[in-house]
Amino acid sequence: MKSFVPQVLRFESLPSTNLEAARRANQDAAEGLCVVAGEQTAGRGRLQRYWISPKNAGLYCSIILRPEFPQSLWPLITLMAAVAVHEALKKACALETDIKWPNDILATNRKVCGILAETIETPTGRAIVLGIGINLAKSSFPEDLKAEATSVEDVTGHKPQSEIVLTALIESLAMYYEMLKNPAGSEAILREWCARSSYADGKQIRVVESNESFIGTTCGLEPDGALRVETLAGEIRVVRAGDVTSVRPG
Ligand code: BT5
Repeated sequence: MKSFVPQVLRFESLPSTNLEAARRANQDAAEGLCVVAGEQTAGRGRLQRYWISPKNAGLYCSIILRPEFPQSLWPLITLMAAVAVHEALKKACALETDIKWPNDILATNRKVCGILAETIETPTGRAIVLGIGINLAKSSFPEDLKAEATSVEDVTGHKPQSEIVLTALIESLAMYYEMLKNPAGSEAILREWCARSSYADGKQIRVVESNESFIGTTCGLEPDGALRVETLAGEIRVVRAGDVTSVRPG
């Protein structure tokens, strides 16, 4: 199997690094191409949501992956990316984070990083654009985000250089992506994810799915990375898409 060769392309400003990386993937860009922007004017979250990306306040990047392993394992790429971000923030910023299923990175229970993996069709085959946004600098989040968002600087008192975080991130992504490609790679990534997430087991959460919501307690991951939740009625439900929030016991 080919290995991941990082190549970084920098822009001062883009609507969205995911869009630019998808455009380049459509023009045959190779696996490992990483598009970075100093700001995004239309940063995207999942499900048509937005990602606030003020100028020089965060690391906004998107990496093209062209996995050769079965597509049934592709959902594990987002979990792999969360583990890689966790490690990069530890190494580059001495910041310990938690992972909220499936791939929000939390510091002091607030979101410091979001990950958006999009599958796209390109002339040279199906690819993934892996978008990662990390809040580095203290910034004035809009009122409705203040309670749920934070930055590395807010938590550590120090604004890291975006280049240092990017280097650590690319190194750790390359390493965990290689791990995922191994024959026992999916089990290994699930283990690494569970070791870094308070949401893996025994966490009381609310799950909001497209047309219902319920409360339960987490009890591990399925082999494809879906979250197992025991409902108040004692039934095990498997959550593949949905938003999870922590609820206090009682
Ligand atoms: C995500 O979506 O968390 C994925 C975010 C991915 C952003 C990166 S930046 C580089 C690349 N290029 C892009 O265009 N996107 C990727 P989701 O789980 O849907 O969360 C979105 C929600 O997070 C929003 O609805 C807000 O509530 C909140 N949010 C928006 N901006 C935020 C920020 N900077 N920090 C923390 N929370 C934010």
